[in-house]
Amino acid sequence: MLGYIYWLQSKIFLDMVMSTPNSRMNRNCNKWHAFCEKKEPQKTHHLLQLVMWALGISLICMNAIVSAEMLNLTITDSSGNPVNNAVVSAYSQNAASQTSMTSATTIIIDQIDKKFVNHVTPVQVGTAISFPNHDQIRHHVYSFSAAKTFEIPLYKGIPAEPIVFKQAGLVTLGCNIHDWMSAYIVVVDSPYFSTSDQHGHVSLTLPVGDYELRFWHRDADAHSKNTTQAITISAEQETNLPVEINLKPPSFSGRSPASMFNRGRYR
Ligand SMILES: [Cu+2]
Repeated sequence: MLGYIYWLQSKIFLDMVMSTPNSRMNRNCNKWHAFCEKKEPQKTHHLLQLVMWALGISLICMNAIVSAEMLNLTITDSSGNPVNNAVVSAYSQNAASQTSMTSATTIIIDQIDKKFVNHVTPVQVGTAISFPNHDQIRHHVYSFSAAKTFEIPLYKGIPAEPIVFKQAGLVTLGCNIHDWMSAYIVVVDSPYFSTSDQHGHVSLTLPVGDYELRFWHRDADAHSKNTTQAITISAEQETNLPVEINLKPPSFSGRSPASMFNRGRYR
C-alpha cells in the first residue's frame, strides 16, 4: 500500500514537471481536443496542474497518516522488575509534524472505597477531569500543585463542573478528610502519551519522525525522574525499546489503610 502511494506520488510529480506548454499536455492535445478548440490551452493546463497539486498534497497527507508506527517500551527498575504506572510521553522534534497541542476531552477520576481511581492519570493540556465521589461519605478533593491549584469542598456524587488542566506539569491530588488518599495527574503538552501496565509494557503509535521521550514515575529517584531519551521512528518498522528507571523504595500507595484506621474515625 505504502509502495503504491509512493509510486503514485512520483508519477504525479513527474506529470507536474513535464506538464509545460510544450511537453506532454500539448502533445496530448488531440485527447483534449474540446479544450484546444476553445483556444484556451494555457487555462486548461493551469487547471490540470492545480488538480494534480491538490492530488499530490492529499497523497502526502495520506502518507503521513499511514506512516504512523508502533513504539513498544518495556520499563523495568534497576533490578529488572517491571515498573507499573510509569507515564511515557513523546514530543515531536520535527516542527512540520507538530499537531494540535490541546485536548477537548473530559475524563473521570473516581473516588471509590476511599481511594482515587486511577492512582496515576496522564492527560494532555486542556483536558477536563471530573471527580465523582461514589462513596457514601463526603470527600474534599484538593491540589496545591503549581501546575493546577484547586479544591472541591466536601461533597458526594458528581461535582457540577469538571476541572480543566491548562498547564503541563505534575498535579498531586489529596483529600482533606482522608490523609492517605493521594493520586497523580501528569499533564503533558503532547498528544502522544500512555501509562505502563503491570508488566512494564507501554505502546505508543507515532508518526514517522524524531521524538524526545519523557518518563515519569512516582517513585523515580532524582537521577531518573523526568528522564528523557531521543528516538527516531522509521517507516514500516516497529520499534521495541527497553527502558530502565531507578526507583526509590515505594512511597504512599494511595490506598485506604483499612486495617489500621477503619474504625469510623475517618469519615
Ligand atoms: Cu476523602
